[in-house]
Amino acid sequence: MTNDIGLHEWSHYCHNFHHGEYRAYIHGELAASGPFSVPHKVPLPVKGIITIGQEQDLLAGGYDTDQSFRGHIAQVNIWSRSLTPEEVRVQAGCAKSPIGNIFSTDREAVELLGGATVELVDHSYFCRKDVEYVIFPEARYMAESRLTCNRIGYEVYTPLNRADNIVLHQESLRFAENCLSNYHLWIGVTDQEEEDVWRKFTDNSIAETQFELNEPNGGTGENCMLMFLPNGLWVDTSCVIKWPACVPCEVDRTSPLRLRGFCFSNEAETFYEVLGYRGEKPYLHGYYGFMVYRSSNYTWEMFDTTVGEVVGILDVPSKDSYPIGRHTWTLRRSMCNYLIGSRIPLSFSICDNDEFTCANGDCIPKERRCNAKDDCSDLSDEEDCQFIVLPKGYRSERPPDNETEGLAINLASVVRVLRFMEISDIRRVINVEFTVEITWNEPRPKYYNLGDTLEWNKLSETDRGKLWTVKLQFPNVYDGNIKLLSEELYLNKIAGPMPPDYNNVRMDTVYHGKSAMMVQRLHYSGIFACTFDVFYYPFDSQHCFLQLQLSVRRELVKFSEEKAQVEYLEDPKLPAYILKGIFITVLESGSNETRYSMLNVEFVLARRWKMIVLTVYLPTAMLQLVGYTTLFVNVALMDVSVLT
Ligand SMILES: [Ca+2]
Ligand SMILES: [Ca+2]
Ligand SMILES: [Ca+2]
Repeated sequence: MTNDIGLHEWSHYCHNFHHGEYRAYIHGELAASGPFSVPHKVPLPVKGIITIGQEQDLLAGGYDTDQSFRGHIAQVNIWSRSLTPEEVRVQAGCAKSPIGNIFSTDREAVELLGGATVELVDHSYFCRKDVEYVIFPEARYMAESRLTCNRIGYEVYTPLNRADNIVLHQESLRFAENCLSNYHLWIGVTDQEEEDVWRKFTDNSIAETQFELNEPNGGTGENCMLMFLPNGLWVDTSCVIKWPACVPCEVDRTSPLRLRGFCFSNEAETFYEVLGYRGEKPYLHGYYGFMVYRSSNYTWEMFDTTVGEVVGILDVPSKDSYPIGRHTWTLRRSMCNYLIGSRIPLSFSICDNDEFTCANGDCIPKERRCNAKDDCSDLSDEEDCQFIVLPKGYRSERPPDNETEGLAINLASVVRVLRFMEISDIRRVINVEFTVEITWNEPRPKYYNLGDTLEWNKLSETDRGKLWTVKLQFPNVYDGNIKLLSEELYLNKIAGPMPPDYNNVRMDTVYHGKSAMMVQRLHYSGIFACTFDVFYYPFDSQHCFLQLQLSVRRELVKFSEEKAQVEYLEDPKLPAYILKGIFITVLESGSNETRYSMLNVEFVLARRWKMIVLTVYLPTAMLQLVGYTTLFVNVALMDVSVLT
């Protein structure tokens, strides 16, 4: 029986127990059935009490506000026999007002508790489907008027017929002064699609028009509709020429407004709707007893009716403003973790949990948040696009903890050697340019609105400065010759976001700290000492090293041996040497007490002896050969330049 209950609609339920079978009807239709056995029979005492709308925990338990039904209940009946499906259908259709032979709220004496009230209505009322509307009494142009309705989930209203039009006209008169003109009210129709065929904004159906004499007269230049104040009849008008008027919004209960920014444990506590007027303005009513209404020209108030207390106030820029969208409220009592007097952001919008709430209350798909394109009309989707939110007490000098207590965190690493600038056996150094990519998990922050690629999730220098990152030292650098050319930090998304938090004021996409890896890219150029052994020159082979050591003790952070890689993608034939091999190992350095994890990159270099012979020995040999040969030829026949 967990079917969605339509709010502001009457529902008819019937529970039927008959000869070991149970049947449940909703709106007169069979919804569930099955065998039913009664373990023991409870005798019903004559003149007993039936409690309605209260979860009592035990037979004849007490009354508790928190466990009470909120809403309207009517016509509770109990019969001593099983109703036929046809009888149930007739009752659900309001054709007949039923009276139960054992119990009926229409007959028995009712005692009211907890502020409940009684109202008498005709039984046909339960099946009536009235179109409701609420008039927003501020003069706005057509597009803004429609937005006013849309942002609370409603649409511009159109009366169904002449009678409804008269009702709307009559009601609009109380606001006429605010609507600034003789054409005072927008009507929710347009003939944009097909000239002179007026369709409703609500469902695109053709409307029954109520034209004033000599109207419509604007042809394709007038495709919107205004009501004429003196008689309530309609006149066509331009949709684009700026004409201010008030607007009636047709109530749509399918998607309630949501209040976000507090810490409600039940999502329905965030639901609000426009219920009527207070202080000549529509006001918002929360499902759980909060009310939000205009308290003075430039102030709105949030009021908790369950305890009779003002929760907070909002200063608005104009007397026509509503608290729809994101605004900073001032608390008049403590709420959640906020103290009295706190200024906190709250949002009212119809945005779903999978939508981002623009500052003006519009909704866009979450993927469009921080995607470098403007999607909210107020551009607010591209504001505050930071990726990280640090917890209170985050210390950037402290590395993250390993999940297993007492173990160091492991860093994955890739050293990419880009080029050798110099290999000098005379200076005994190698000069290399390289990058180091180090990856680890930083579970402490929360990550926001991550993109799918690493490049997209590049952290700003400011964000980078707030986080713990790897600092490297170079034990075998030559004469301090190391230069950090660039440093970048990225987030690599490895898991999906947390379920949407309906209390999040903007409905950002939030990731748990474990759902992304931190990727640090360092680009260096440096000269490293190397012991060249030239005993076998020119057939010598050299081993040079590049050592990268962490500056945090090994017990806390270390390089992973399995996840250490080295790459060199260029031509291994270097001037004077061939790179025969390149290896990476994880070592430790430091004294016994304080040890540091270190990457040791080894280059095996073999001298290119063929080239040495050609460039050094061979020319010498040739010179001698030429020298000897010339003894046997006439010098005058030789090209003189050869020997000079
Ligand atoms: Ca027209
Ligand atoms: Ca006209
Ligand atoms: Ca965007």
